[in-house]
Amino acid sequence: MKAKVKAVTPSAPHRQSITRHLRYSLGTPETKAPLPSLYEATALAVRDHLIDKMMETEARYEKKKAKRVYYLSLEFLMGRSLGNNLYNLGLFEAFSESLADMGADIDEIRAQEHDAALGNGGLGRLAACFLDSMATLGLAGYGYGINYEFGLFKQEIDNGYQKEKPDNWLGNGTPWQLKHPEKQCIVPVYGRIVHAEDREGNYNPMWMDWKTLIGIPHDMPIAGYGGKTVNTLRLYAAKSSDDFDMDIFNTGDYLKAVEQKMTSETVSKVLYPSDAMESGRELRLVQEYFFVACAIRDIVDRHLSSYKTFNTFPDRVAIQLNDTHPALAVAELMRLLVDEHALTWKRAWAITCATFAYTNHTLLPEALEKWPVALMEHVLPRHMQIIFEINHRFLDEVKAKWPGDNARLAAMSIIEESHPRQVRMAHLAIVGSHSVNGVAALHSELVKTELLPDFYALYPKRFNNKTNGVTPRRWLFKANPGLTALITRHIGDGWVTDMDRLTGLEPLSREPAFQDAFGTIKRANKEVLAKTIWDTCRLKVSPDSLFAIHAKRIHEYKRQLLCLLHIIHQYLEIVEDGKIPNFPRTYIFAGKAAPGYEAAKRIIKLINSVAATVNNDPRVNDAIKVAFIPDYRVSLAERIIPAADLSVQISTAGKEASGTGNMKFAMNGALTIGTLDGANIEIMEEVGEENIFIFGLTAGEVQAIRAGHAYRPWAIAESEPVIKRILDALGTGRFSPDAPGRFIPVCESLLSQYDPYLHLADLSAYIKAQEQVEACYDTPRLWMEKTILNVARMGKFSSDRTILEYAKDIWNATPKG
Ligand code: GPQ
Repeated sequence: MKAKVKAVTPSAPHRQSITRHLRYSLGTPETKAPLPSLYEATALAVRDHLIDKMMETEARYEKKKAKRVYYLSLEFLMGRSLGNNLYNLGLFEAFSESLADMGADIDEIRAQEHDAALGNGGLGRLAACFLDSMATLGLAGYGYGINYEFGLFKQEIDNGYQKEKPDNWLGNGTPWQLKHPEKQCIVPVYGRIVHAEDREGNYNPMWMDWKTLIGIPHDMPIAGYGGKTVNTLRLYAAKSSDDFDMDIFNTGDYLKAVEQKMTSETVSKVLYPSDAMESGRELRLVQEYFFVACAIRDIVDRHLSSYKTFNTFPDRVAIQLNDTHPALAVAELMRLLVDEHALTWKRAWAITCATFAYTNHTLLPEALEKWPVALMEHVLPRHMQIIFEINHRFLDEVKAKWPGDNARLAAMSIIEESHPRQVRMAHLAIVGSHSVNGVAALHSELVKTELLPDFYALYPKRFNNKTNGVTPRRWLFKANPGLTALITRHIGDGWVTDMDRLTGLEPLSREPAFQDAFGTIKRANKEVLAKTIWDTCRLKVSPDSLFAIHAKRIHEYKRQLLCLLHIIHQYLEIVEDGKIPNFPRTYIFAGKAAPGYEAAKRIIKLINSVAATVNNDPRVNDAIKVAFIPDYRVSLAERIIPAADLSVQISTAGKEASGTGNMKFAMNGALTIGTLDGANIEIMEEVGEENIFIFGLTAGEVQAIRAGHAYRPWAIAESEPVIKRILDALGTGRFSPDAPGRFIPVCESLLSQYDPYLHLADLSAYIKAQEQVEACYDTPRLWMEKTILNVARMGKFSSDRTILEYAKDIWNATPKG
């Protein structure tokens, strides 16, 4: 039976396809379709296009023998897909009209989509931007990760405190994934090693009594801009095998068998919510191994089916490790080559090192992964043996280079001889790779000189920098359609794939008409955000005020507290000194704290407490508003970032590896107030010192203070009355009348000589920099000029540039168009 469908009208070319999916995929007649079904059917109609292109793309790669690049990451923070896919496929208008023809509004439909929050923050979002760039450039790039059933928790604010709610994003499945049970992958885990000798007397380790995990691939098509290339992100869901528990089952313990089945399915249940912090849990180790083992099998199978030999493996395959989370891939590839494909150790090792490359994303010691040897032996007995063997041979190399230097040997060993002994995952990743990169110039320098100087001395050529970037498709084209239209009207649309062309805007930066047009768009974006703030916080903010935005994970090193101390200062100036500001300001915060990170959660409570006091004090008379927008996520960032006047990037110098939010804000025409940290330095180099507000200690100065034990915060507070007044207000319960002592711990940490983030050392400079911001914002033409120059000079921070550098310097892969 065929459904009666309306004839295709030129103005509604996709209506038929949407209607068919409503009817045959969802069993819903068009006339009765509720919004969620319309969204789903629209997504399925778009997916049809993606699938066709994905197959074409794969055939093209096969034919051209393209080098395959695999990006292994425990996080892919994708956000929503519908709008992005429509834009990248060039189908936005056509779908918009088709939906209009059905009486539906495309924006309303897009709003139905749940974010795919399979990541915590910068690291996961970088992976998503890289996928977009690889597809846009026509590189044969594949993402590999986990299909978490629960993504990053949803954040609610209850009486000023963060509450976490589960994010059951896959509840009803997602139209953006293609499940491939026929491509399931079986992975051994746990068990023991039997020491067996073969007939020639060779030692043959046998991995016995393991349990199995089954990985089911779920493929997400990744459309490049222009629609020519559609790559694949392959995410594995863990499933227990039907016969997994047959032994138990046969003993008659049916319920125990079912329980075991459930535990193996917990492997892909939930994303660990700690950002730049180690979790140390056994389940996390199993997650890391699970997806890496599935990925490596898949990669090896794909290679062998085309080339039949390992000789060409590193020429045809590059694997990038997104931080150390997938570092077990080194041991797993060795195991596969040596144990299952009978290659010699030497040959296997040469292949492994030539294939892998490792990206470091942090210098923070608490984020450097280490796993207890005993735990690794328990979960992965064979891999532990292999790691010992890798280490043994590596240490021979160290001994040959520095004979007798036992201290260095201990420092470089993959095994830390502590109690308990631990496996240092970064060392494993470095030793098993031919490239080690940091994510901004300063960061990469510090990796060489501070974090890993011994490794740099041993392998100087291995170390390099790849400054991060973000995709202009999502972060400008899609997030800011108003600005996109304005830019394109003046310089054409070539900038979407060649962001350097934005320099074409420079001559317009002083033109009043262009400035006014730009200002009108910014104002409209601020109105949208003001509405969001009303909807989510019941707070009225004026789009005519300066929007200063601090949006990112809540972390002490990112110094949301520094921002707050300045807000308190401004508040006290008004209510104590009677100062009347020249113009109103709105301070906007957004970000999640790891559920177990007490200090970060206290910062959220403090932000909301300062907000309650400031927003409700009649003396302030709306000169300052403070908002904390709950549940920061990709789709919210797309609304927040285009509305910013001032982007707050004030981490302690040397702590933020790169930052990527800083880039997104600047390319949407926010000026940055920031420290000389991470990519801020390169942003300053690009936009010019006069177009950014830089303040504070340099990384070198921070280090010198630390090394000389020279930090005296209480002396700073004593000698600077302005600072003392801020701390007094905080410590005496001015923002917590219900519990005056609540924020004493915050004061104590700020006044501690051990405050690793040196808040008070930078506070005066920050206040001064904010005064410069004020003076500049009070000169609107000057402000607009700087704003436009920021947009014009952001070309470097396209992830296309970043990916081309990886392709050329690390992967030796060329775009295949
Ligand atoms: N980053 Cl190690 C994370 O988002 N999570 C992590 O676990 C680690 C790093 C960030 C880092 O803090 C930012 O400075 C970078 O811009 C980002 O990775 C991408 O490189």
